[in-house]
Amino acid sequence: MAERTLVILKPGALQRGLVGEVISRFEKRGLKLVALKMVRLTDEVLDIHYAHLKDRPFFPWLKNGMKAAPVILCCWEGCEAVKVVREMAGATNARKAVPGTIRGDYSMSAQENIIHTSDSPENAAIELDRFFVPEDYCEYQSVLDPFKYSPDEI
Ligand code: IDP
Ligand code: MG
Repeated sequence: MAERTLVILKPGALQRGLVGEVISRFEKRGLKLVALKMVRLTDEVLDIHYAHLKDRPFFPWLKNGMKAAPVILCCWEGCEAVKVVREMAGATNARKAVPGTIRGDYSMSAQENIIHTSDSPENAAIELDRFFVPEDYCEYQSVLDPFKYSPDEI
């Protein structure tokens, strides 16, 4: 069954000119892009989005990093998209991320690690509602689905 997941291309991806590279990886994997926008994040939304880290010493640095430039918000859809995208991102600490993953190929930091990806279908739904309204999603037929999936996977 198709799932949707949130990817945030962090300010470092934008400043380093990696937006195209990262989006291209998800496209080439076969994921379907259903929503995309560029925004500047605020303290209000970051306090909610990273609430699980609010007591960590690096929290102010993390928030500053996420506000340092605009971010690109994307919603990707596909069979088991949450897990597939998370595995493509690699480990949180980019120095431990395996080469071939996005973090493992493009970053060196536990904080400045290029992308955010949702960690479960439940959190993906919450995070997508945090950043997108229903009108942000573009409905269209993914005409190559029969070449990407078997009938029971679509
Ligand atoms: P995730 O992004 O892989 O889901 P989380 O634990 O949810 O990892 O952390 C959210 C973000 O907070 C990370 O992507 C990273 O930018 C930052 N972060 C997490 N752990 C550390 C740390 O130990 N040092 C610095 N930044 C961290
Ligand atoms: Mg996380």
